[in-house]
Amino acid sequence: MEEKKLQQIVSHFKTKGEAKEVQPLGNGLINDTYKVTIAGENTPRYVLQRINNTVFKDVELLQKNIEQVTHHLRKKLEEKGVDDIDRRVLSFLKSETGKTYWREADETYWRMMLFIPDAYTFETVNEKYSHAAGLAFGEFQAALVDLPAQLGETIPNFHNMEVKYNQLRETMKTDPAKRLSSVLPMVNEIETHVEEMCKAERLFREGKLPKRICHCDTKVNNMMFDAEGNILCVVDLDTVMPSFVFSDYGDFLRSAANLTAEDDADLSHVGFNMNIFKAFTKGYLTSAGSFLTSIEIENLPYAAALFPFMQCVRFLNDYLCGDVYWKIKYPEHNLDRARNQFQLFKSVCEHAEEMSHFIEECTANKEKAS
Ligand code: GN1
Ligand code: MG
Repeated sequence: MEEKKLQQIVSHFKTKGEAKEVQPLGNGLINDTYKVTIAGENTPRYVLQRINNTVFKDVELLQKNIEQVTHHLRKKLEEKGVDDIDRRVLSFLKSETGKTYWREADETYWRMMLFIPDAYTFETVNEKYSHAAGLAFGEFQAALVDLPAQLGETIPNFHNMEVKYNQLRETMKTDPAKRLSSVLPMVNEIETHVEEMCKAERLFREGKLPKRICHCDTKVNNMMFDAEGNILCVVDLDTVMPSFVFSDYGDFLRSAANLTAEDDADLSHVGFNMNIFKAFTKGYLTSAGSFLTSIEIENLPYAAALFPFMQCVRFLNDYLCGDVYWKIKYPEHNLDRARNQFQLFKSVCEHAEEMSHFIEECTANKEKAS
């Protein structure tokens, strides 16, 4: 989009000065993100984002959720006496309407937040960073356990495996992009695991599994680190909503413990890195251990398998729909992503026992220590 136009959009927000420069930032697959530089010296920088309102249909609800979450997190940081709060939680700007978003005449929606300087995101992480990420996501969930407000689902049934599978079945009925025949063997293989992967919804119906406020997009690049490798904050809060804790645990491992990128078409590169699993799990159980139930804990290996499986179904569905959801770089991109995720799922399953043993050891050590 033209820079002039973007500058005009910025002018509707309460920034400290006029936008001098608006340049693309990051590589999210859903929203479009820009960095905004303000004229003058020592002025704050900002992030401008176009909210994808095809994906997030209720922008009012979306921003209300985010405001509630960021206020709550900010309050907790203040109580703890943390001094660099603006680096530890996102701060959204109000627009001239008093809301934290702006609607353009062309029905596009925009929001702005403070840019956090000297912060880094990564597409891959080592064990040290994974341990820090485990601690951070566990802390994030723990900090929101007492959120007074009820949050809405910004994408209804976002991580509901039953619903995601039914969506795939529905797409298959009409085969809108005429791509089904080429993926039938894969669909057949997926089907042999569906029942086992819909366990979370069954446990929920039986009243055995709670929903908690989760981040729901704990992809490794949704975390900001400082120059020393300490976690500053968790970003990309669009999907913060009630879900099973499996969402945050499983989605981090899906992205961080894969030996390659989620769209690597060479399946021989795909595999599950148990060292990343161990580091992350240790961190997560340390900070989330206080509120997790035994059913949640014993199903963490299931969560590690569920997320590549669900992502495979989601990518495949988008491929069959004709690539309407994720940005793609070439025609088979979503298919390559789906195959990659299915391969990862199989690799995770091979480590099921080892994962369970490790988790048992961690929890036993914790009991001994307390
Ligand atoms: C999307 O927005 P981004 O790129 O962080 C998606 C996640 C997927 C991920 C796969 C709202 O995340 O659920 O796991 O792509 N977010 C939404 O790369 O669908
Ligand atoms: Mg992101």
